[in-house]
Amino acid sequence: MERTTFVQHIRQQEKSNPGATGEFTTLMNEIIVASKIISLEVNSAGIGENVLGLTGKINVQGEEVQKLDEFSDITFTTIIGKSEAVCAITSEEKEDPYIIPSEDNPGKYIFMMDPLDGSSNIDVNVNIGTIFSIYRKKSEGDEVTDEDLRQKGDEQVAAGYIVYGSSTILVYTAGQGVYGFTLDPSLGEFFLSHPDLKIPEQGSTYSANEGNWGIWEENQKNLVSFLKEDNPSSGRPYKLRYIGSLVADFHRTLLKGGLFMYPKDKNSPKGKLRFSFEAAPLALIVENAGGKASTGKQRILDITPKGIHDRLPLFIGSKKDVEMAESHLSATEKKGGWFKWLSG
Ligand code: AHM
Ligand code: MG
Repeated sequence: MERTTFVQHIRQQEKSNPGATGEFTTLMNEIIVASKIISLEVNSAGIGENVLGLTGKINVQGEEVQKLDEFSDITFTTIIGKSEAVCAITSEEKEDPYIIPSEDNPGKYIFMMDPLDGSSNIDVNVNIGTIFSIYRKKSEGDEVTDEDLRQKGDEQVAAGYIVYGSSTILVYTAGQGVYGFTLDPSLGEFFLSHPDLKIPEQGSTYSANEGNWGIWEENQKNLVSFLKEDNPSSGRPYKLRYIGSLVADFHRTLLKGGLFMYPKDKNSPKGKLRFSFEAAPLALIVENAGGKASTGKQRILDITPKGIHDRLPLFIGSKKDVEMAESHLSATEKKGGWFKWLSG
């Protein structure tokens, strides 16, 4: 059986771009190398000495840093940082960007990552992943500016994620379709397994941390109550699936359709998930697969963040499901406003 490796696929794609310098292929190759190292480490969690548990440090998000979080951050930063394809790396784990020093020959791309998403699932053998996003340096000259690090979601050159699960799968888009590759562990090679992925137009599943019900706003509660109603002619009730690793919840949603949501709540008034490291890359993927991504009010890819660690609400998945969430949220908001106005 003839199989296409990831590198062959990227080279084929690059042929259709006569201006390509090979820098993008180099960068994607290095992402593959880093992800194989992390995949191996995740698979030996429990055996490896320094894989499970906490480092004792607190990251920029105020969260406890797991050993595997730190390992993934260092692995990606070291490998991508030496690729000669990027001039800056930003990470969910680091407050400040890492600007590539001139002796390491900076390239034209900016690499953003959540090196290990779903940290709370590391110790319990549940799927975790890496999310990445690639932008082009916009400003002239050697200096990396604020404008380079805070670009509109639409300006991403490529984005992807790697799920470390029952098998390791890499899914990416460079704006011309979405492709998935599965790691053959015996060969240490990623092979094309999901060509030109398309998300179903509508699903039958919703995904949210419903434990937050008591701290959700009324319109969010109304939306979930609506999804749970018994109304077979419109496909409800929807099934509930929630892993608590965005990358794994998103992967299921992409393949099967449905709606993933992490709304704002009392404890996270701006939302929990991060624009640069989570929402924007997954939004680029879902749109290229025919789906949608929204804050509930605004298309994610229309947003230009104010800071590299900005958070926002996220509603992502099948086109019809995201549209349903948006219209439902705005309808109940209006109704809420009207009732509030009536009751004075
Ligand atoms: P992390 O990047 O530190 O792992 O945090 C993000 C994770 C997402 O993977 C997941 O969707 C969400 O946080 C789960 O949050 P909660 O535990 O509040 O449901
Ligand atoms: Mg994350």
